[in-house]
Amino acid sequence: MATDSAVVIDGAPTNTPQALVDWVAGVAALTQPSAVHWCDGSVDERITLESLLVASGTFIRLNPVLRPDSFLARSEPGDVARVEASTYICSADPTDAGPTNNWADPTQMRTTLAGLFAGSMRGRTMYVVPFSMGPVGSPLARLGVELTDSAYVVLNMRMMTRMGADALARIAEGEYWVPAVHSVGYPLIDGYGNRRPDVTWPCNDTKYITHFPETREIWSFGSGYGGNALLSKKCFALRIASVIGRDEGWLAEHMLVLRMTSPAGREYHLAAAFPSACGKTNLAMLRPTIPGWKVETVGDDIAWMHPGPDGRLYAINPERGFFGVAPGTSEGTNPVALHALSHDVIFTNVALTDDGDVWWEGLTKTPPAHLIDWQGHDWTPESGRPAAHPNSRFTVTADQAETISPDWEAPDGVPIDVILFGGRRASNVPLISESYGWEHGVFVGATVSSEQTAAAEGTVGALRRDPFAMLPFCGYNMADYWTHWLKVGKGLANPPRIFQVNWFRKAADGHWLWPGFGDNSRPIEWALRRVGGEVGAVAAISGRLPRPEDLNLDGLRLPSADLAELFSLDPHAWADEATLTEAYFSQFGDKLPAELTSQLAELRDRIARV
Ligand code: GTP
Ligand code: SPV
Ligand code: MN
Repeated sequence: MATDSAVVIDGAPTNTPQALVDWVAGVAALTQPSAVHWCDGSVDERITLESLLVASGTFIRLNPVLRPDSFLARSEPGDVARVEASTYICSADPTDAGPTNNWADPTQMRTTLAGLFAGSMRGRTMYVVPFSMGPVGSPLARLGVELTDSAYVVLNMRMMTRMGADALARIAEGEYWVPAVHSVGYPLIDGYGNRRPDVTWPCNDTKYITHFPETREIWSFGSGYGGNALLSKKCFALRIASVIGRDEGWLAEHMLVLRMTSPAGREYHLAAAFPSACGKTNLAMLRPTIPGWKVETVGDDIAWMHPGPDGRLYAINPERGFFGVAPGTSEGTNPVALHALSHDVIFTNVALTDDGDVWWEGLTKTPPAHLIDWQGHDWTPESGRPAAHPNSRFTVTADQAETISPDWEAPDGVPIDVILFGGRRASNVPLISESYGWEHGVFVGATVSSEQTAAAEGTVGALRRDPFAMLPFCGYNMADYWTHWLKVGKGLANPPRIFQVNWFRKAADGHWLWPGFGDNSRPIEWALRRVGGEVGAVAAISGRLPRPEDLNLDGLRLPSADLAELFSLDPHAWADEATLTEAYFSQFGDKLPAELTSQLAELRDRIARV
């Protein structure tokens, strides 16, 4: 049963441009959905889709008294995180994808995808989801349209982007848009017309998350989860947008953005790149433990940064919501997120309590006596396995965070004073260290390594290079990306200062040396006071370190041995890392910018001088 074009345009607003209708019709002819729905983003539409997902069993409505208008979804056990091994950059020339991405020949990939997508939506509705990344109408916003056969994806996109009629109206005015096609790959009718029942989390063992940087297209098959399926997020706002940014002179980054105001009322803006599940959401909603300072949230995962007319770098958060890690979120660690989750939330893969609410590891000190775990099985504290999946997530709109900045939708963005690079490092990397300048900062960003987390498939805890926290998200050659960063910095009369931070250093017995969370305001205060010219610093191997008297530790019971270890730099360990960095850089060949080779030499000089 092929979908005819009358079905496709049925429900399309009258001003829908022909190019969009033709594209939708073409995808419908390939995937053969039984209906096409044009999303307007209305409340009625939301309620209809929620009811549909409750009826199909994908959504469990949570107790409306405890958690109004909120739902729990449980995925298939094999569809719980991004699949980096199945994520491809299909550039015409493999060197444009570079050694850190999976490359596939675009012509061959199109053939593969044509086979997979043929009839993949049979028996399902194909939703047309127009969306804006960035406030609708902002000069820095960009538009996209996702076609998906998942109502779960539509409801998440509705919270994570500005989705619906307003975005479509901009497209109708002729603005550029990025096409993105998504199918869970679980048709309900086979090629002979035989029907099969739906399942609560349809997906496919075969998964392909593909990007075509030259044509700026996205095709995603087989997964319903997070960054694999909400194509606005990592696929568009990072992989495709990084390519657009390279061509247009701006930066698309895996960064949170926040505003921090000093007791004297001076406002600073900070952007921070930490790898997945390494603390961006938590830092974005920080409650400072030092008196008088205030933090406001601009974004928690992605920043688009443009050089402004005054020579500063301006950032917008292209998203509208948070797709945050649930485990570890508590009244003690991130009260702001917890309060934001009091209503209108989609939870994925957390545990269900007996009174119809949610629970995850770390939410309370003692777990409830009985739960239904993320796979739908009975769970007790004796079960010996996590009740919530380590990568379980919440989806909530940003305006529900009490710390949201009044300027979080400022069309021209906010001026960035400080950039932080960080990761999970049990050893070697100090709590905070200021880079010697933009080029050194780019070197620091390029050489970040971090212990792997549950946000993607792979071995949790394994140390890997994650340059700029963009290893899985850069849509082109990583060395070209570093060159681009160097170029953008050279063009800034007033560039942000770059710091490296590490909240995750451990003592020999395994305890965290630093309390983290709200206390991260302390090293950040030092960074901001460096910008303000209020404090000095001590030159060291890694960069400039705080003088002991300048780091505010008032009210903190930190053993002096721990404090010393937080800043200790072992020249032998740093020399070993320099050797590894040289080997790491060598894979980029001629593309490695000369500035980074010089920075490595300067690092070795500093090590030798100790
Ligand atoms: P993505 O959404 O995957 O990009 O991750 P993210 O960088 O936003 O990570 P998030 O803030 O959600 O933190 C992930 C985990 O790190 C959670 O379990 C947090 O509780 C934990 N975490 C965050 N900040 C700190 C910190 O300062 N110290 C320690 N020890 N853990 C932290
Ligand atoms: C990440 O993994 O960095 C995330 C979650 O923010 S996802 O949307 O799945 O990419
Ligand atoms: Mn992320």
